[in-house]
Amino acid sequence: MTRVLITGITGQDGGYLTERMLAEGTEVHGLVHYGDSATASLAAAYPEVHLHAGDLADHAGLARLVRNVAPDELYNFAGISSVAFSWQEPILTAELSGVAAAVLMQSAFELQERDGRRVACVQASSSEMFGEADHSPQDESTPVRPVSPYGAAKAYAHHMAGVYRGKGLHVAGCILFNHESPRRPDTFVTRKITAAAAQIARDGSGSIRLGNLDARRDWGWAPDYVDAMVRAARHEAGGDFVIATGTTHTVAEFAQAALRHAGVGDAWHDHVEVDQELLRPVDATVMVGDASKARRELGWRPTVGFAEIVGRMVDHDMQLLRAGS
Ligand code: GDR
Repeated sequence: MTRVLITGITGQDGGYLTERMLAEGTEVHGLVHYGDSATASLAAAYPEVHLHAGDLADHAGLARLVRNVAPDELYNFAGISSVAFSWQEPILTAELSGVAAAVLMQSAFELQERDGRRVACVQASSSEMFGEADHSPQDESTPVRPVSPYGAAKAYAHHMAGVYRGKGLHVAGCILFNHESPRRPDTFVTRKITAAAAQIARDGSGSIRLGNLDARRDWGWAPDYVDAMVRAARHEAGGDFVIATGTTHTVAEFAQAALRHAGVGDAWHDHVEVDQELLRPVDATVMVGDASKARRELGWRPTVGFAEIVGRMVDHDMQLLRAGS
């Protein structure tokens, strides 16, 4: 039976991957942070998942976990995932999103040497590593030039993925562009907008306070991105893979589409306010990915487009309000 270890199992991608693996009959192990409030609901929903409490900053503990679980596939989704938060905690971000990834890869390498069988690793790398790229769309050969503490931490982990690949470990560095779903927390702009749009539609008034309305992002559907990472883990060779839709929209366009879908109408300007406090010290203007390599080598393609993503998220938030949550 295949055995997987997922770090960041309580997050959006961790949840989708867990469901996919359980449906396949795979044995699932997950690292959860001590005191993570999402652990209890995960344990209740999926009692067959083996949860291990730990801390990404405890390097010896991480190594022990990898050794004891001895996974066939290791998915590293853990760390600080908010670019905005990384400006407040740059050193912690380096430790949890950068160094911990290297610890996991070293541990996987030692396990592979010990057992003499392949340990396939997937590092969830990020388009944020590209920073203000000088050309669009970005692909696997685009220079890594981060402009945020988060991007720099992810860049270190991504480079270490290349280093371990050179040592003979199967590592897929999946360069994920923004990927959304109703499971996104509202610390991210898409869910913040869809939750607010649902509220405004219900109340008939209200507004959304946002930062940079002109930022252009390549938003995809999270389960599609999880599918890409599984394909990358099981591909004959490791490598870097950009995972993206290739189309972009501004934050303003996202807000407009969400308010319209919620039934608020076209006067979206009336419901959006710009809050200078929400602007980032540096924010990439345009991020758009070219996933040709993933299409060619992994047979992957996105299945859900922008309007459908917005619609599904808004519908979910309207449903939550109706249910009184
Ligand atoms: P991002 O996602 O930083 O791209 O990282 P986020 O949704 O936070 O920001 C996207 C863009 O929207 C602008 N923005 C706002 N963002 C937030 N969070 N809140 C606001 O009110 C707001 N107003 C405007 C931001 O400035 C930015 O330009 C996500 C994460 O999932 C990372 O973990 C992942 O690596 C990258 O996507 C690819």
